[in-house]
Amino acid sequence: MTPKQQHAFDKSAFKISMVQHLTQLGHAPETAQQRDWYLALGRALAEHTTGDLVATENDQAIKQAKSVNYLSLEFLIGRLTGNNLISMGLYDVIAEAVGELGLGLTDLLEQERDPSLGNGGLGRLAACFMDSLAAQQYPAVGYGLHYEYGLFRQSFDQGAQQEAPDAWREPEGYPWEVVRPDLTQTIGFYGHVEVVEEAGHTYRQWVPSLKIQAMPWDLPIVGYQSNTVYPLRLWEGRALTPFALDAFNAGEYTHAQQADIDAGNLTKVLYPNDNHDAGKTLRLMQQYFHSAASVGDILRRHLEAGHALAALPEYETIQLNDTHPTIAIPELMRVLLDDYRLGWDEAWAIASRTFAYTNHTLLPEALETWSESLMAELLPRHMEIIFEINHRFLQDVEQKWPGDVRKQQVLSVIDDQGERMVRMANLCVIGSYAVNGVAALHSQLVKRDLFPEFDALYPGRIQNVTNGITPRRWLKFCNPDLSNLISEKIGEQWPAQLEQLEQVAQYADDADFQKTFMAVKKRNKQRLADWVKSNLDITLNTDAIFDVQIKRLHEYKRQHLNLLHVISLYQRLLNEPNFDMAPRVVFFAAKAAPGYELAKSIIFAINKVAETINNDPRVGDKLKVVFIPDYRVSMAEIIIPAADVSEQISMAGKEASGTGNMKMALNGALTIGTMDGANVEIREEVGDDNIYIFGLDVDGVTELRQKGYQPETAYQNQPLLKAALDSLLDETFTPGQPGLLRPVFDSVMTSGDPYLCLADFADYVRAHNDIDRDYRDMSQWARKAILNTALVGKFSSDRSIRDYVNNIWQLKAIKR
Ligand code: 4GP
Repeated sequence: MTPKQQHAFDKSAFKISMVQHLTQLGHAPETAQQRDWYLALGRALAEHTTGDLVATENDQAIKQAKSVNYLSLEFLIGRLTGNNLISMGLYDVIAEAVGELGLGLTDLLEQERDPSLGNGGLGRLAACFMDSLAAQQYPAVGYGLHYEYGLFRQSFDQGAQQEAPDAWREPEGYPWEVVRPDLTQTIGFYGHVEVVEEAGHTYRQWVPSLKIQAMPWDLPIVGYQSNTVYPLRLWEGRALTPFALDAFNAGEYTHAQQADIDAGNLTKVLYPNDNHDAGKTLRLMQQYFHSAASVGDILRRHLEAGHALAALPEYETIQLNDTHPTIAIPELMRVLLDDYRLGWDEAWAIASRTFAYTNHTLLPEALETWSESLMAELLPRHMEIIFEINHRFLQDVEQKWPGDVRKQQVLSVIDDQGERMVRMANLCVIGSYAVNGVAALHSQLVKRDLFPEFDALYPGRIQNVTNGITPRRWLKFCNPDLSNLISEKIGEQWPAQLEQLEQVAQYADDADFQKTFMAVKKRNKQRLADWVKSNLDITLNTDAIFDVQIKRLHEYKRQHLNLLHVISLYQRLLNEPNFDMAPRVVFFAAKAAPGYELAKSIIFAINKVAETINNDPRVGDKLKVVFIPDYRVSMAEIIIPAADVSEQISMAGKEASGTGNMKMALNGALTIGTMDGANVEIREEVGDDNIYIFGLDVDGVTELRQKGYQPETAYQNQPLLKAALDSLLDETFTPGQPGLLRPVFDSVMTSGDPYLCLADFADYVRAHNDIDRDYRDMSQWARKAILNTALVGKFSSDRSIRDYVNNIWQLKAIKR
């Protein structure tokens, strides 16, 4: 809402509306529970956003402008209510309104379940980008899937990860979503291709043998302080013929429901993989379902606005969030060729100017490939089109590098070494007008190591857009005390113009400001400590360093390096009478993909080490280890404002960007990190004195590998490290059951330590010692923390979106 509309907001009418919604939910105000009231609140608010969503959709200026369509299999949006209240500018007045009803707004907000429709970084980035598109009013639609179950809920049973389904909408439905049955599309699978003759021309036509309906649900993406609301359109699989009544009456109950079962399965679950390609048929079906429904909807909007088909690239751009929606490229070609009967060159001129692709990882195991035979069976017409794209492309390659068979092999969309596979990344680069990495270093490595031949073939196509985070959720909403402190000093504009935080730097040496800043930090630490006390029954000392590593569990992120450091601290506390350290609480939060055994072993090991240390009276409150279960956006909102130290310790060259690093720095945590991903740019912004960089850089990693890396050498030469590792084999952390933690030991000792934990251990310990020393000087530490908050304005996702807009999408803001 614009400030003027907020002023006119009618609080009493809103209270009446809340009570009406409560009644519709079947509850009376006298007996309603908190959850009922939360649902009534959400629905009453959604009335406003839905109205604005429809108005934005029908806005003529937007229809005549260019839009971006953000295609992503994941949108890790987190709870919407609090954030939407901030964007609508209604937080305070609604707090008053619910107060007058005898309720507390923060309690109601706690009732909301996170829509966990994503795994990690890539999905959360998509959510931040939608927020920034709406905030800056660049026309946009987000397209995703309406998963019935979000990412699994994690709990621990004696330290081991357990997974349970997350029915995020159950049982009442999610108050913010609106179903749009009028926009339903029909999506085909399997079948065969026929040749049809018409007016002397032959055309190819796909005859699918299975059809499923895609029905959209819209979630409102509310522009900060504006009445622009864009849809996040999530497709749900529905049976085309919902129910075979004949079969049912004939007693064939299962058959009658078969179509329902197939269709319902399609969007039942989000695949719980992060940075990993699982290659399951259902996943390819999800990808095609998502792409085809989205392309269909984009074309519908384009044509309904009265534009010519050939003008598609002037009005619509389609951003592919990683390779997951790549099949949208051959799908658009299919529609243009077979349904609209365009010639190949005409169709390609449209498609190849419409798509752009973001790469989020260099990990080879995450680069998607699909078996050619599976693709040909499931999507026979698309496979033909992919062959044709590849055939024409390889002719270009031949022209550029005549007779170079190796180049043909690496560039081809088809990998024919062994089982023939379709390489989705190659298809993306060929079919897109722009490709980008997500941090400067990553983009450089995309060009140098992942796609050097493509970079030579298409100079300038591969670019960089450094990631960002929305300051609305990740400072204004999650850290209200710090936000107020900042606003008192520099005014209220910073949530929309984060560069302004730079003005806070002038207070970095001001003793009063330092005190207030650290008092805010302490209150946030207390809030987290209270959560830990009531949920995990561990008592924490808020004077301790809150040292935080929160992200998906992956070997390359090296939670086990952190664990080795924790063990070494514990052993020194026990064995070195003169050893002194500032008290520390080391926090972990991470989900492991259910099929990733080693990741689960690392979680188990951390939990066992935590149990031992936390219950050892000799340690007192010098050291505590807390593994917070079920990491999710709403948990991050409590942890991040409380962090003193941010662990960003991936092996250099492996973390494309990271965005947790940005969130914690913005909230005044100091980074301990490698020269990887966006850490490199954070260091440029905050300066060497305000970050703790350690370990091998990308070139160092390469050199060590070339020399021949022997983890054994570090083990033998570093007594601290050796003792920490050995303790994983005995019963220090698993009384009566030695060897339970062996998988973690083996991963670095017998499996060659692929992510060089042991090589970086000594320098990691050195950097932590520096942190320990600096934290003891509170004024110096406060200065560093303040400068982190002040100097990371670059990492607003508003800036990332402007980079996309100016360098790739070429959009104009349409102010409403
Ligand atoms: C992640 C990257 O691992 C992370 O470095 C980056 O910040 C994030 O994307 C957003 O760009 N990748 C994934 C994935 O989440 O599934 O590949």
